[in-house]
Amino acid sequence: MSEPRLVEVRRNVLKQNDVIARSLREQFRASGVFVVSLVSSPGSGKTTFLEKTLTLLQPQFRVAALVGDLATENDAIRLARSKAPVKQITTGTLCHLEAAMVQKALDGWDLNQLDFLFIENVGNLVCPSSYDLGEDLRLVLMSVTEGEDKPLKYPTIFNSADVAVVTKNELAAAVEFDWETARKSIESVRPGMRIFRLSAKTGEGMPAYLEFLGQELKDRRRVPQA
Ligand SMILES: Nc1nc2c(ncn2[C@@H]2O[C@H](COP(=O)(O)OP(=O)(O)OP(=O)(O)O)[C@@H](O)[C@H]2O)c(=O)[nH]1
Ligand SMILES: [Mg+2]
Repeated sequence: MSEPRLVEVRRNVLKQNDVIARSLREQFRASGVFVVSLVSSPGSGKTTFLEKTLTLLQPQFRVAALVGDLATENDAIRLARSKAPVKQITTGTLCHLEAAMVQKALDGWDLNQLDFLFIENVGNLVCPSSYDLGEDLRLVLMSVTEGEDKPLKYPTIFNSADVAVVTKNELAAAVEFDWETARKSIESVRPGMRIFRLSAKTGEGMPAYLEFLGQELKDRRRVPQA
């Protein structure tokens, strides 16, 4: 008898999250900030990639980041090296960020002063998939060292994302990563999904991704807001 009640509580939590996410999305649209979230398994390279992204975008754009982890401020300290405004969200025992946490973390920030806001989720390929954070674009990262089959094993997270980013590409040969198999795995779960293949360490593939972000921002601002 306990399962239906659990299911109901979970449904209510998700419903409440959706309400806050919708309000966040309206706030983001009204202020013109483009919001990008990052999800992946622990250690795929989200913080490394984000630090590089913040550093490379800054000459041209106003950027900031929120970063979620169960414990420690380690990632915020690393991201702050980019000189962008950064805030850590520690979730305690929760394996994902929720819209309410994002809303609280943004308290006191003037979103009108930003072009891009990045949100690094807690490293996890399951929990974050059901939680909308009001973002415009969700990136799912997978590193070459994790193998080609992650999209097949964790289809829900790939389905909740808009773009796939294959990271640590300079290690591909060393771990015998088969690009074609990985591409097919992504394609079978999410046909037509846009994929970037890059290395945050060497910088290869970063220009195409940054150009894509710039274009997304331009497209967003061209659409008149309600
Ligand atoms: N060789 C190589 N190593 C990388 C690359 N990107 C990240 N790493 C390494 O991978 C490890 C994990 O990177 P992080 O950026 O901390 O990964 P993360 O996804 O933020 O990890 P969590 O926040 O714990 O989920 C670190 O040792 C990084 O130096 C890359 O492009 N190439
Ligand atoms: Mg991290």
